[in-house]
Amino acid sequence: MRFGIEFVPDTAFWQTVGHGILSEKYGFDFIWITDHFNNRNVYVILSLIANYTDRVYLGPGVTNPYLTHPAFIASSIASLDRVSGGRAVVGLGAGDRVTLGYLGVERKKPLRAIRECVEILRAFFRGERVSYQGEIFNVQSASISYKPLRKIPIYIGAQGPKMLALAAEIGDGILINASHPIDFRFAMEHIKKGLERAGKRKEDIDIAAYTSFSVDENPEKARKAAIPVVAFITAGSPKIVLERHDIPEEAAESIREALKAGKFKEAFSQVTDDMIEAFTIYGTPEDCVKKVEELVDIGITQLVVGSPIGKRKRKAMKLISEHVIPKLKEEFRG
Ligand code: F42
Repeated sequence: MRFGIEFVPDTAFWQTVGHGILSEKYGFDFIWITDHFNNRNVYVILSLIANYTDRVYLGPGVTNPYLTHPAFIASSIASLDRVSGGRAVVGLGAGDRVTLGYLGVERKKPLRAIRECVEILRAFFRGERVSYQGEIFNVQSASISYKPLRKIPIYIGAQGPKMLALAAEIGDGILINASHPIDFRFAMEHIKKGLERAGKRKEDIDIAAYTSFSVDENPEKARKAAIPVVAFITAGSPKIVLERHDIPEEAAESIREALKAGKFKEAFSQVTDDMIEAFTIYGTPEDCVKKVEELVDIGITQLVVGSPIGKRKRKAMKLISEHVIPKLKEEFRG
């Protein structure tokens, strides 16, 4: 069992870097930094964190090949691997459709784009001169003048059935953006298909629950802290996910409209208990451990604690470090 933490670099640089330094001290194995063009640049943040840490693995969680060409992802990751002394990992995904939309970038053939990007990344990481004629990418006799220090694991962000299967087939790990057992049971079915296709075993990949997590000694505070994040997740969830949790599409639509209009208070007031249960792991450390245990039984091998983490981030990280990680490590050794 491994432990990761996600940070959204939307505040001052020193703040995310400080959280990164604490994460290593608190026993996390991976730091994942989200990648959206409107936030602080993911590779700048990762390099700064690399400079002040020694052990923790670091990567974008997740970058996408529409806005950043695979060659540029390869050189950024190889550079990160060198400045971190061999600790870089790649988190790759199709990209957030809404964010890409602001720039007029269309997410065409996402499955194909991810497959091609992974093939190109691996060729660059091996230090080859790369010639690759794909449907989406065309690379002609290109090389990067330095290699990463080691074989770089590639994790793929996936929720949909086809992307889950593809991630299992070609990835070294999967980052599943969900928090509820229902979603992980669904995911495992499709992961199995991808593993079979590639002749791989479940032990060959790291299956991460990339959760929305909110912990506090006072469960009500943890619940309240989760509400804004749950509003955004509900608004962004595809119909099939809402149906899986019996959340009416109209309720999600109403939150979506309020968020779009910038009426955040109105949007947050419409978040229901069902939505909170569906889209976040929240409560006291003991409550959270129980919920994660269920996910481990289903098959996850990495817990990523993501936004909000808690009402007060540092306090929540300490609670996770003292009461969540040791308990789960003791139960799920190896
Ligand atoms: N996105 C970001 O932009 N930034 C982040 O920091 C970020 C973090 C993140 C962390 C974990 C995670 O799981 C996802 C994260 N994302 C982030 C979102 C990520 O970039 C992707 O948007 C998301 O993971 C993709 O979700 P998905 O698995 O549902 O895949 C989408 C593309 C989908 O529709 N999949 C369908 C499926 O069944 O899996 C398949 C769609 C399909 O069949 N497409 C066809 C094809 O060939 O590709 C044709 C479509 C066409 O173009 O006509």
